[in-house]
Amino acid sequence: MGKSHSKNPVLTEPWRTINWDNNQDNLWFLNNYKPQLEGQTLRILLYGPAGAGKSSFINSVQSVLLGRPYSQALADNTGHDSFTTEYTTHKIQKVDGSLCSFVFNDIMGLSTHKGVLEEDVALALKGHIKEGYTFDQDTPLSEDSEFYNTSPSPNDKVQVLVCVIPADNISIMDDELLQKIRRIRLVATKLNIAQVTILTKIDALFPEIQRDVRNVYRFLEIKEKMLKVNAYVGIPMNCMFPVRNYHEEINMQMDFDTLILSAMKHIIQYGDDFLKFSQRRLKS
Ligand SMILES: Nc1nc2c(ncn2[C@@H]2O[C@H](COP(=O)(O)OP(=O)(O)OP(=O)(O)O)[C@@H](O)[C@H]2O)c(=O)[nH]1
Ligand SMILES: [Mg+2]
Repeated sequence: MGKSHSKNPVLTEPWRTINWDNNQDNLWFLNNYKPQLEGQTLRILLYGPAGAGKSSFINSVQSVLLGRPYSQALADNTGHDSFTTEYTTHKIQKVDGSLCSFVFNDIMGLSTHKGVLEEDVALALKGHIKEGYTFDQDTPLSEDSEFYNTSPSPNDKVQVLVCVIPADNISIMDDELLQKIRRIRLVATKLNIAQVTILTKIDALFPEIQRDVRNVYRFLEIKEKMLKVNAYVGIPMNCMFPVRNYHEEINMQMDFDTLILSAMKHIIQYGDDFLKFSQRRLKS
């Protein structure tokens, strides 16, 4: 037994059950999901601390869909400053070369003193930021900028806001950063946008998880970390999903796929509920 065992016992029965043999069904769901309205795309915006694994998550979803490691949203490990600085839409390809009906927006990471401004995240949620805008850490995007979209179409707006949090860092995330996350979440709540949290880097917490990600729900500490995020940020437990990103692997691993696919299925379903809700509101 490792040192972590005495402090963090491994449960015989996982505290949350997950079907590890359901990859084909979930993959089918991702490949075939279509919003009700013709031509609509589901837009998923990722935010969270710099270096949390936002870009790696996009790469991971693309890898799972292609069945091989893929790297389109550049990820980096150079330090605390955000590596992603530009507002970019990442379309996800299927094996046959066609595109999925959901897209990701990856934004600059949040940090305590610098990083993406909350005002800019709010503008992105409402669809006001044009592709290619480079985030300015001091001044929010102004209405007279060429990158300001004055009349966003339904496709420019965000339907799901995904908060990406590194599991190995929660206890050292300072109060100001958590407050920032909370405030962004409140803006999204006012806009009725669906919200999900992804807990990355679970492998960095325990060697048992690094060896076998199926152990993820056998650690009460993962649950405790999720409860902490729930208490700080207010996102319900059933909207929180631990994942192990592909970031250095040269081969695919079915169990990584399971966690990524399960998180994505929920993200899409929550986002689709939001789309249906807003369409009903438009009609009434
Ligand atoms: N161990 C482990 N490392 C990860 C995981 N996901 C990402 N990483 C590493 O974390 C570092 C940062 O990942 P990125 O995907 O660039 O993070 P980001 O949130 O896009 O960062 P910014 O663009 O700088 O805000 C990289 O070195 C990745 O290799 C994971 O699940 N486990
Ligand atoms: Mg990034």
